Amino acid sequence: MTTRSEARLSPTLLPSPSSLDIVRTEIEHRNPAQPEFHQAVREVLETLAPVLAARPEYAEPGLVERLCEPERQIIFRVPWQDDHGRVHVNRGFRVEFNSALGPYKGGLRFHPSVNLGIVKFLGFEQIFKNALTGLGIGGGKGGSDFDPHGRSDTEVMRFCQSFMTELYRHIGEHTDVPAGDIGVGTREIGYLFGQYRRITNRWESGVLTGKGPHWGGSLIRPEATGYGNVLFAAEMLRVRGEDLEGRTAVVSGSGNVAIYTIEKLLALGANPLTCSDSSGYVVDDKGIDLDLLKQVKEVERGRISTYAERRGGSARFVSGGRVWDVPADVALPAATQNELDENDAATLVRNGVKAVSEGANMPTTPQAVHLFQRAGVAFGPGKAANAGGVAVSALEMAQNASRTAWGAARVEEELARIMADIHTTCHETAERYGFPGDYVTGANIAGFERVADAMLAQGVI
Ligand code: NDP
Ligand code: 2IT
Repeated sequence: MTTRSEARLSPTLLPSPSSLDIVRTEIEHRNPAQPEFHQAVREVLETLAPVLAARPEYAEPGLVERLCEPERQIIFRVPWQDDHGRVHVNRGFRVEFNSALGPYKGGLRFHPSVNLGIVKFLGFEQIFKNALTGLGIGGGKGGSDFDPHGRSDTEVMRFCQSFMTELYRHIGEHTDVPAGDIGVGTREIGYLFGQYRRITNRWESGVLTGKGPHWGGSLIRPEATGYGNVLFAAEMLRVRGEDLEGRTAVVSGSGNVAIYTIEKLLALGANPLTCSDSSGYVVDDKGIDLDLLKQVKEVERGRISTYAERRGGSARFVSGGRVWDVPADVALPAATQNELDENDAATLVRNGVKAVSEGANMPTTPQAVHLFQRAGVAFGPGKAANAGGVAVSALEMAQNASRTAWGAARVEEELARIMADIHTTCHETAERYGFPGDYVTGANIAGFERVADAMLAQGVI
């Protein structure tokens, strides 16, 4: 009789598409109630059949299964006291997914929706994204269901200190290097770094990235994800003989990635018309006023409706709506997962969108991605298009390791080079496997090849 695990190890199971289906079904079975993780795995596995067929070494039994199973998953209690002395109990996570290419690397997300499945989807995406940067970083992700909205600085500080009081034993500059994501920016990284330093009694600057510029942070790290995403969109347009100058753009979100997406669009002569938060969106006929947006969201940590109130006649706030209803040439989702669905995609296509580039992680549903691809819209998946953030994080680690600080121009040059390289890699890989213009397939296969090669060389671990 064949046991289930023996069946999983049979070499005949790979590489046909149906055998990948069997692997996927098994992963879904072993990870119940984690729909975002299933979605992320499915989206990668459904593009891998050609590379498994062409490169028999990748059909080694267990390789794909190992790639889809985190090396380590850490879940911990985070108790903290609010300003009135009340005790709250949150849950903390760190999923150390894959270290074949370097120390685990990836952000921390503080948002009430965070759970193990969300952290695993983000960690899984991060493996391929980090591989695409070519910078020697593995994949990981973490966070908490803590909601920073409406919390005072001292409450956020106490939460971060409690979170780090457990996390510190799992991370380190050669082990696992967290950074920011939703709800975690320079303020939170500061509190986390301070507590790590206090507990360990070490100035280990490479343990976290996204630090302030005077205490080990890299210039251009705050800008890097948004800038990189716009550079990726520009590359996609360039190969089609077009550019961003004079183009209208719809951007969702109004956090770190959205703000610096808008800044780069303006710098390249495009006209960003929208931004949003969880309460609704703003459309500004004159184009988004970057200074006002930064004042409202970065300085005051306010709501996006305040932007419309202060801007005067050209802007209006649409409560509860989605930016995708606004006609534009380019769409840049920069808020959260599954924020752009099939209906939104149909509206964008009907309105003549030419390119969609994902600043957020997995913001476009699979049905919407297929719709864009069928319509011939250039589609840049997040694991390629938003890799600029983690790439500059890796440059921050390099600066920390050599105890130097680079000028902004040098970092920006490196970022531009890395984004152009990622674009070329995805484009060429897609072409090589017979899917010209399909950046999803190109990114997945190119990232997979790099990680899989390292995993094969390092044995079954
Ligand atoms: P921020 O916390 O700075 O901003 C998040 C923005 O998205 C806010 O405007 C927020 O609105 C909105 N948002 C978050 N969750 C939801 C939700 N469930 N529904 C509607 N709106 C929501 O985060 P970042 O800008 O750093 O991250 C945005 C995206 O980019 C995420 O997908 C992240 O994983 C991804 N990313 C981030 C990188 C980085 O370097 N920071 C790197 C690569 C990808 P509100 O304030 O109302 O919640
Ligand atoms: O999704 C991401 O790539 C990030 N949140 C940034 C990770 C990092 O380590 O800079």
